[in-house]
Amino acid sequence: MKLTITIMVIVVLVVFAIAGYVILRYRRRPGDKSIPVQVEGNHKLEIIWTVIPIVLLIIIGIPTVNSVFGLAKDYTKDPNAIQINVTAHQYWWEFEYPKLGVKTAQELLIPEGTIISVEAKTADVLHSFWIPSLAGKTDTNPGGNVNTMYFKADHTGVFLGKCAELCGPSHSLMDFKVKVVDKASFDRWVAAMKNPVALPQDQEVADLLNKQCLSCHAIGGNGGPAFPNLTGIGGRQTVAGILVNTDDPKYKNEGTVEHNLEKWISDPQAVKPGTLMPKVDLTQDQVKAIAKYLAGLKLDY
Ligand code: HEC
Ligand SMILES: [Cu+2]
Repeated sequence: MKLTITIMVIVVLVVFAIAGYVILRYRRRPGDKSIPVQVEGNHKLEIIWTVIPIVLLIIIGIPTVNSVFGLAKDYTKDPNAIQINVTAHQYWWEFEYPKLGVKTAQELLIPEGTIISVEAKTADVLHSFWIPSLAGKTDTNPGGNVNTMYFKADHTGVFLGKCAELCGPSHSLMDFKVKVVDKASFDRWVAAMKNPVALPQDQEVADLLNKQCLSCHAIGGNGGPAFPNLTGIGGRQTVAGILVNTDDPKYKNEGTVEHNLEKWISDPQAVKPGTLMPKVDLTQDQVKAIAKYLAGLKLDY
């Protein structure tokens, strides 16, 4: 981009300078009725203004074509890249780290300065995987098609991800986060994700969770493929990708992870119309107890 813009700016400056000079220097003066010297068919001039652009376009073209093909480089077999299988669902994102034996949802945790190699597919309709500040869009196409892409984050931080293809009523709520951490934290996270997680002390809550929730969700270990793995949910940036968790006292009890979990569990359809998580028949106290337990599921990393 820099090379292309530099060359084009130089061309513009030279052309406009010559044009300006010629317009001023050779303008028709009062009383001048003569015909200027005619230069059409001047071979020397025509060769000059054909060859110069050709040379400039070659200088721009070679690195451009190189970079464009470089963007599609395949890192899926690269042992130094981190492989991630991204599966889009209506309306959530599943992230599997096949080499590391870890699966998570809604929050993609990656180490800084490392190539992340993505194989993207969909479980249902057409979606598009997009992290605007890190990489271009990659569609996830129905019909078993897998699209590959890669990206790299140079700094730690949290980046917003979006679904960029209209996929149903909650398309605009199909957000996710990319959390970039240092390499040591990433390794600790991978280890923590595999630790077994204790069910709630309260037997009644444990039974509820087992019966009503763990038929779909997994907590601890490498959970089933079809639904979000809830390991570490209490420490994530969001609930369901869209309810942003915050401890900022400005939001009082409005945005804590516990509050967001209560809001989600008591009526998922109210948060994301059309979501495939059903409204489970629970009393307010049961919802509170489950939310409290899930909010406590934090990973040290
Ligand atoms: C029929 C399967 C099913 C059952 C049963 C179910 N869920 Fe879900 N759950 C889902 C799906 C699907 C999603 C993803 C929804 C979305 O974001 O569109 C989800 C999302 C969630 C999330 C947000 C996950 C994240 O990564 O942010 C939480 C928390 C959750 N469920 C808790 C529960 C609890 C607690 C129960 C039991 C009371 C429960 N679920 C029962 C299917 C289910
Ligand atoms: Cu989508």
